[in-house]
Amino acid sequence: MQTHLQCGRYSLPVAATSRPLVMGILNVTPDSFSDAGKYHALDAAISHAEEMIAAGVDIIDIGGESTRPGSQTVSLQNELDRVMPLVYALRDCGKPLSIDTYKPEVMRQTIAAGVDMVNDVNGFRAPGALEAVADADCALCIMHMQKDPQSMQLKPEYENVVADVTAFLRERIAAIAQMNIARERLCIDPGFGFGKSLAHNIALLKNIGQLQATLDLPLLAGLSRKSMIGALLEKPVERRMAGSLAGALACVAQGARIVRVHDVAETVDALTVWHAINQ
Ligand code: 7PJ
Repeated sequence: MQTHLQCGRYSLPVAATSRPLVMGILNVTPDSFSDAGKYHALDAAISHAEEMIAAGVDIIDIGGESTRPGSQTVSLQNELDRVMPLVYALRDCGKPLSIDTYKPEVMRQTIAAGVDMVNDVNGFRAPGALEAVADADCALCIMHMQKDPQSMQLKPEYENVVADVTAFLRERIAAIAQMNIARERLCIDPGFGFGKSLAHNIALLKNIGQLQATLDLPLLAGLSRKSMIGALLEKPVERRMAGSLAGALACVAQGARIVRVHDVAETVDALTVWHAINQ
């Protein structure tokens, strides 16, 4: 596998010899399932980003549309109104910015404004999504999702979840290669909680090492505060930090190179200790 991820203005170390990277979640969605509405105001979002930077974040993932199960979609204009001021405010913060979107027009405008990575929970399947990123030098996070956020948790079904997710990602990687997008720009994500039962999520978590080795690209994992952690702990979203840390460690122990989290300071500490022991 490559040693670096080409990420806009940055080249991020993703080899096993460096500490796994922490992507900090910066939501500007009033209906986000966690931190609900808390970081809605631009000032609050900027302060939150500054805290994450002080805590050692490696990538800041800006999201303007909640994709939690059952959430409603937001209009293009609404999403742009939420994320663009934040991109302008943070683009010179010294850390790579990622945009969590599946809308090609949001990709285009945020790339033009300086984002370094496009994180698409829809795996760049929307018409025009690949065209929106093709000529830029941003990184692409290709995530697997079954169905869409409105319906994905109703009755998720797989023949074999690990094989199905691997086949999906392989097909997307091939479609991306067809567009002449460099492989050094890609990372993959099994999409915990996106059209998956608890059993599906656990099967994936147990096998992400195999999934990563098969596709041979840097793997990003996001399970921070998700319902799979809640289901295992029987705890509400505000009491899932320790469980999320355990999940993040389980992912990196199997070869994940980037974890997407809410609790940046705690995750950086956990991964720093883990890395010191694993070097
Ligand atoms: C993920 C994401 C994830 C990537 C969300 C939440 C729901 N992007 N965006 N991976 N989850 N790449 O944070 O609970 O798992 S939104």
